[in-house]
Amino acid sequence: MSHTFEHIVPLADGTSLFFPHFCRDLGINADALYEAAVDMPWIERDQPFMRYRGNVLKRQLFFVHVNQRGENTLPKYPGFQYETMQHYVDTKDTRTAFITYLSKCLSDVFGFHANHVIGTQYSTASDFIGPHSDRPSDLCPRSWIVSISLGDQRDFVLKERTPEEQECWLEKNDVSGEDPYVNFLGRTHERITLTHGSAVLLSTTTNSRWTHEVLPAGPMPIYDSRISLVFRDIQTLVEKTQIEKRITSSQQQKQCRLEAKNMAMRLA
Ligand SMILES: O=C(O)CCC(=O)C(=O)O
Repeated sequence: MSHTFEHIVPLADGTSLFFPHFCRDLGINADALYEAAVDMPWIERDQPFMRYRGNVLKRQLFFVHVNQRGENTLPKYPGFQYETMQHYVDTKDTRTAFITYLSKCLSDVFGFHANHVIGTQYSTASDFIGPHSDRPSDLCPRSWIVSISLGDQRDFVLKERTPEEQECWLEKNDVSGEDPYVNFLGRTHERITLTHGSAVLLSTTTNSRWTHEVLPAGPMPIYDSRISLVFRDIQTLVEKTQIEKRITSSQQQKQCRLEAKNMAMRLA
């Protein structure tokens, strides 16, 4: 595959990159990708197992497992409940052909071998993802988080953590998703517009030191939504035979917490 990129913008600490014309430069039809992505089996956001810390997500998702290292494992994406692992779309499903194709492009062009893809659809103006970093221990060291943008444009903001916040967050190391440790007032930040067919390559270094987020929509939507395809190489793999056991065990823990809370309320 030929890959001369006309325009590459360094981001944040300089270890991450923005490719404004990623699809065009690689000769990929971004409109066709958008249409293929719309046809994916999106998981209803109001299903109980899709809740994040009890809240309905402000976006809709699908999960794909690509480049399987072993038939018997699945990558566990942090922050989501074990039950979501029963909703991976298999690459044998012909609807995922465009994902397999993109994953091969990433491997040919950047030597990056993703094993996990999340499709995210922001379909109302108020859909967004708040400031967060991906949990470093789940990502293969020195890998990328590659986000390909399709459809309506959205602004993407990177905000630098102070050294104290980085330390606190890395020590805690159980936070993925909206991050309670950061006070963003006066923070060094960078804002770019993610246009149709563009891509961000976020390094694991930037991910640890900066948060990233996608803002609610601005004016003038052209498509019905923005869709991102985020490719990661996840190192936390779970044996398929263990998934049901883990679902049962986490449901039991949730039930115990609920009973303890009810008991505390009755006694108060
Ligand atoms: O939609 C995007 O481009 C980014 C999504 C994201 O940050 C995430 O899934 O953690």
